[in-house]
Amino acid sequence: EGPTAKLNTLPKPLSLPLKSTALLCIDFQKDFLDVGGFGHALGNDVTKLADECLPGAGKLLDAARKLPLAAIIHTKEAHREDLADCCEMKLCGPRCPPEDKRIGQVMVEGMGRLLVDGSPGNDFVDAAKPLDGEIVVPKPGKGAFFMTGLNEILRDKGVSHLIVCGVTTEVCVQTTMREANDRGYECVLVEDATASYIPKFKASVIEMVRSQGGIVGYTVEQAEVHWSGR
Ligand code: C5J
Repeated sequence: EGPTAKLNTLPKPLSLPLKSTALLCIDFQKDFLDVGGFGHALGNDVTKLADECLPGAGKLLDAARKLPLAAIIHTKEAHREDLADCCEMKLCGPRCPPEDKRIGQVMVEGMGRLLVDGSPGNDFVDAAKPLDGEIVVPKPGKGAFFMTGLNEILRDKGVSHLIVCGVTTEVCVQTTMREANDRGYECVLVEDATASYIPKFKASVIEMVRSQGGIVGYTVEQAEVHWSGR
């Protein structure tokens, strides 16, 4: 049993068992939030993302770090230097950006190689950097369960519930939530700690997740997470 938090989630309120809950932060990386990163290379306006989700994510992390949660986990979309873990479709398929803006290329000197592990641009933004003791899961795909040990990590720690935040809402966040839901994890998406380059897609994901009685999970606003209500 142990302490629980009361969340004013939709479609209905949720009582969260803290010791079997993990906070899952998806891809808060310069590659998605900063100019000269992979999101920018794909043609997106990346400038609004940080303001929309980092204040909420910061509050969520601050609160989570004071709680007896099972784990705080940060994913990062990252490829090996030799790109052996990047499939051809993602690297140079017909829908990829021009050659000089593809994964592994350098678009802006200070950011290093796009979406490559160890490049400055592949690192986390300061506002959502992992602390010592928090788990970092590099992933080559959109979903955090694909080609990673995330499921084993969660099982080992006895996790049943995931509080999910990160970028971008309809790509890596939504994919991960659907993967998690199929594996039996209850997911809560924190609305003001996630963002998309395309605002209507974020709104749609929020609606989709909690539709049909919460078919993919729950959603909540940061202010409605009452950690202290036991
Ligand atoms: C994308 C992600 N958008 N982290 N990755 O390619 O959402």
